[in-house]
Amino acid sequence: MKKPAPQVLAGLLVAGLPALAAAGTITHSVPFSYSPLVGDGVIFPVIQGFDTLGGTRRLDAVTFAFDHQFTIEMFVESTGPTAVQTGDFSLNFAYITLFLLGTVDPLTGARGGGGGPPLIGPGAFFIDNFSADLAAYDGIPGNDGPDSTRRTFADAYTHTQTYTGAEQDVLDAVTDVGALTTVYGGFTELFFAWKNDPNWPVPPGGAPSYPTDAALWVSFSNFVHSGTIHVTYAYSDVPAPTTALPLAAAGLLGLRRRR
Ligand SMILES: [Ca+2]
Repeated sequence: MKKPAPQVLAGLLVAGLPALAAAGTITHSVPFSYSPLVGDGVIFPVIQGFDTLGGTRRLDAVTFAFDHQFTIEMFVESTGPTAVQTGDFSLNFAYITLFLLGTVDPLTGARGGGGGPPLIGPGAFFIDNFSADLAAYDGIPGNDGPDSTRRTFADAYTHTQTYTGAEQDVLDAVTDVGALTTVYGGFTELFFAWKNDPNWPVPPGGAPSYPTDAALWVSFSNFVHSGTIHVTYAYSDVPAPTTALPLAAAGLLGLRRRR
């Protein structure tokens, strides 16, 4: 019959090495695609939360890598009585994305900071300082005429952010939650400025009406934001209490001996 002593010793050795606690990483990848201009302009990606396996491992950091692809079509039309040149006006567009690590409580509307899930900003899309030559209004609204221009803009890049214990609320939001439904969307900003104002007549009410009043008009279509969210958990194993393993091993061996 085998002697139990060597196995008990092995148990003691393992339990006596907490400084060599194992560490590892887990990555989940979730593709997404939506149009910010359709419906509410948000989607609900489901990511896998970090599982502590009953408290035997601890989340040290979470990294969100967003592979972004943006494409948008912009249509600019003049209903002004005179032509404008490139550089006479400047148009800036921004779409700033926001990623909410959970769903907003429908009753309280609680958001990050108010006890709701944390909110992070993983990337944006910009059209910078756009301008164009536009002829005087051709009398036809919405056509591809000399008074308008249609341009497609696109961008693709990866944005990476790592959160550690300094942002414990982010770690907590993804720990032991199973499949976590998130909210991803954003908001748009549009800035327009005349650099060389043609001084078109201002309508009596102030705000121009399309297409009867003189103005520049901007519209967007086919706006698609797609890509992949890579969530990487970096964790370390939590050392077991130093006495639990040898006692358990000894107890098991003791039972076997009695049989
Ligand atoms: Ca036109």
